[in-house]
Amino acid sequence: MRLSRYFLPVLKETPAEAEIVSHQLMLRAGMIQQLSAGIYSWLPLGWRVLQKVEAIVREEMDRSGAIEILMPTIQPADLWRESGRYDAYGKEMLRIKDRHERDMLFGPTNEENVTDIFRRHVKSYRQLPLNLYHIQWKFRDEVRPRFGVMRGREFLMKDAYSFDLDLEGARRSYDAYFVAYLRAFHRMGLTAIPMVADTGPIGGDMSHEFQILASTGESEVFFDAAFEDIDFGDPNLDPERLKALYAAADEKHDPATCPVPKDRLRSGRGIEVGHIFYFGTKYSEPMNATVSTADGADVPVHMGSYGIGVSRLVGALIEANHDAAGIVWPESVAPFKVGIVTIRHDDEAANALAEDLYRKLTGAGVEVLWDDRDERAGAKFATMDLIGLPHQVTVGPRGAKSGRVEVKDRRGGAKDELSLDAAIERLAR
Ligand code: P5A
Repeated sequence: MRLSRYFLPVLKETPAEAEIVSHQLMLRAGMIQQLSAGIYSWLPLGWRVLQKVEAIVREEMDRSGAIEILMPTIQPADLWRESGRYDAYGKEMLRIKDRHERDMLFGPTNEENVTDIFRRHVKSYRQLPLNLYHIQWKFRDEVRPRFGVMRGREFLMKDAYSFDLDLEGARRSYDAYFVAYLRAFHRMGLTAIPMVADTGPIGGDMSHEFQILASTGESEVFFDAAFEDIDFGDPNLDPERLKALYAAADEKHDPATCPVPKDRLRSGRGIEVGHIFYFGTKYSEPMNATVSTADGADVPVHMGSYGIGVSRLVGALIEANHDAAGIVWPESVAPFKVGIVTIRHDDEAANALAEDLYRKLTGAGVEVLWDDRDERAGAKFATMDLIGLPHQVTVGPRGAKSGRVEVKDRRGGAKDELSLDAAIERLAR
C-alpha cells in the first residue's frame, strides 16, 4: 500500500477526551473514530488489526473443534422471555420496537438464540458434543462507556456455545476452550491469566476470566507468582494444573482465605479479554432443549458459553505494547509487517530502489506500507513510529547510490544497513 493513496488520518495532538494510552494512540494513529458514545467507526489501519485479531481467534476456535456460524444482531424479545432474561437484563439491553410494535432487542449476547437453533435440530446424545461459535457485533448500553474500544457500547465479540450430554462432557468442552484461549492470547504476544470469576447475569457456577496485566486495567487482580513461570506457548498446557493455581479478581479475592503466602502473592490491574462459563441447564431447561439418552430418556442439554472481547483486545494489545513514540505491534497482529520510508522522494535513485523493494516484498506476500509522500523525513519517521509497524526500512539518496537500505526494528530500535537482497531476505521470512 502506498501511503499517498491510503487513508490514514493521523492526529498531531492527543485528543483531550482520551484518558488512557491505548485510546489516545488509536485516535492519533487514525485507527478508529467515535460516532457516538462508545460507538466507533474502524478506519483502515484499525480495521486491519481487528481482522488480524479475529483471524487468530477464529483459527484457534476451529482448531479446538468449534464450528463457525453467524447469528443476527437483532433478536425478538419473545425468545428472551422464554429464558426469563428479558426482564432480568436491565438497562444494558437496547430495546427496540419494529413497525408492527413487536418488541425486539439488539443482542448483548446469544445464549437464547443458539439454544433455539440447537433445540430445532439436535435430538439425540449421538449428535453431541456440539460446539458453535460466531464473531459478531454486540450492543450493551453501558452506563459509562469509556477508554475507547475497551468498554464500548457496540463491540465485537467471539462467542462460543457448548452442548454436552452431562457435566463430565461439559467439563471437557470447558477445558478445550480454556486451552484454546491461552493459545490465542499467546499467539498475539499476550499473557492472559485465567482467574476464577463471578458468573453475573450469565449465570452458572463454573467460570473463569482471562485477564491481561496492565496498569489501566479496570479491576484489581491477585495471583500466585507461579504463573510467572508458566510457558503459555507449551502445546501441552494442562488446564487442571493452571486451574489449581490461585488467581482471582477483586470481587472474588478474599485475603482471609487466600491460600497463597504473602511473598508469593502478586497483584496488579487486569483487563478482562475473555470470560468462560459453564451454566448447566439454565437455558436448556426453560427453553426445552433436550436430547434423548442411550436409555431413551429425554434430558436437558448441558451448556457453556465462552466469550472473547475481539475489539477490546485491540486496545489491550496497545496497552501492553507501546512506548513514548507510539504503538509497538507484535508481528502477529500488526496492520502491516513492513513500513518503507523514502527520504527525499524526489531523488530518482532512492525512489527507484524503494519501488523495487516495495514490489519484491509485496510480491513475496509481505504486507507493506510505503510512505511515498512528499513530506519532511522527520514527520515520516514520527508517523511510522506512531503506527508501530514491526519493521521500518529507510531508503535515502546516500544508500541508494550503493543499493543499500536501513532496516530498523520498531521494538528495541536495532538498526542494520543491508543490501536490497539481504533486506528482502530478512523481511520476507
Ligand atoms: C460469554 C459469551 C458473555 O457475554 N456470553 C457469550 C458470555 N460474557 S461477557 O464476559 O459478558 O463478555 C465476553 C467478553 O466480551 C468483552 N466485553 C466487552 N468488550 C468491549 N466493550 C464492552 N462493553 C464489553 N463487554 C464485554 C470482554 O472481553 C468479555 O470478557
